[in-house]
Amino acid sequence: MPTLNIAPEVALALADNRPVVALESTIISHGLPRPRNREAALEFDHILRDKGVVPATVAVIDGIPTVGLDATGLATIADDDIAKASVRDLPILLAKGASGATTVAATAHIAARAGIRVFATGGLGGVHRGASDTFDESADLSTLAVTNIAVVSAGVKSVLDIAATLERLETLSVPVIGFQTTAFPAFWLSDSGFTLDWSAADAEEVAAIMKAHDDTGHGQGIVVANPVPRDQQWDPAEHDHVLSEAFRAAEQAGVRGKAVTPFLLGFIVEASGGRSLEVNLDLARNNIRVAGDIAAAWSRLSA
Ligand code: PSU
Ligand code: MN
Repeated sequence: MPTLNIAPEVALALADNRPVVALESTIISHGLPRPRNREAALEFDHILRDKGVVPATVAVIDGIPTVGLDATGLATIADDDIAKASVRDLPILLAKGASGATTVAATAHIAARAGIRVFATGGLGGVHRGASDTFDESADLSTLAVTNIAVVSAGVKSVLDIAATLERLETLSVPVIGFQTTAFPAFWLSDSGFTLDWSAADAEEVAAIMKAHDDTGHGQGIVVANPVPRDQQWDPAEHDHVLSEAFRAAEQAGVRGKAVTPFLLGFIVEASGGRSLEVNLDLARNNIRVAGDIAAAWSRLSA
């Protein structure tokens, strides 16, 4: 059984040092409602192709970690009820021959093994509110501590404890760089109120930091925080209101563990009348564009 199925198009691009961007599948399977999820997956691919960048969506398909999905793979993640898979779920899915939608952690792990250096997502997982009691901290953080890939995200969702998440990234020695800003975003909102130490002026500078990071001999990932433009963000007052309702609903439903993130996202899409979904799609598109530019800059720099 192959340990990694890399689509020929992706393998060729990597061998030729042409730009490739990894995309995750959990956002498609568990983060966006059907049928918008399928349209989004196709649109994300197109955004990259229009830039001359090869998209590499990662998922586990019938027990095989797959980098770059064909139409069947896309249908599996968009239409089938498949497991949400973090790194620890991978060996189980592989042994069982099952399919799974990879989180940021699992996508980063598989993409890095395939030799991909740039990855675009919506929001990174992080430390949940109340984590000092529940210990609920996403494996996205611990995985980025040991996985050399640059992840472009709109920060972390405001449902998380953003201060604690930034502290953990510091402890794990994961560089966090604002893209053209030092304001750390809060997913649907452009500014979380937390200020970063560093920003990068453009994609070339991010690529230069990736190169320097390699030269230092460190193997962590790099978080590139890319805020949704202010005129596209969710109205902050409505955001705060819907979020507090979502927390109440999650507590009443007794949601625990890996079900928490999909539950909150689903509730918030419903309660916002679809507004949060539009912002979610906008920020993902923005992240994918920036990731495409970084991948292009990286392939020029490492040529
Ligand atoms: N952010 C989103 N949509 C998502 C997720 C994050 O906007 O669907 C997913 C990502 O795959 C992320 C995961 O890796 O949620 C984190 O889940 P957990 O908190 O259970 O680790
Ligand atoms: Mn969790």
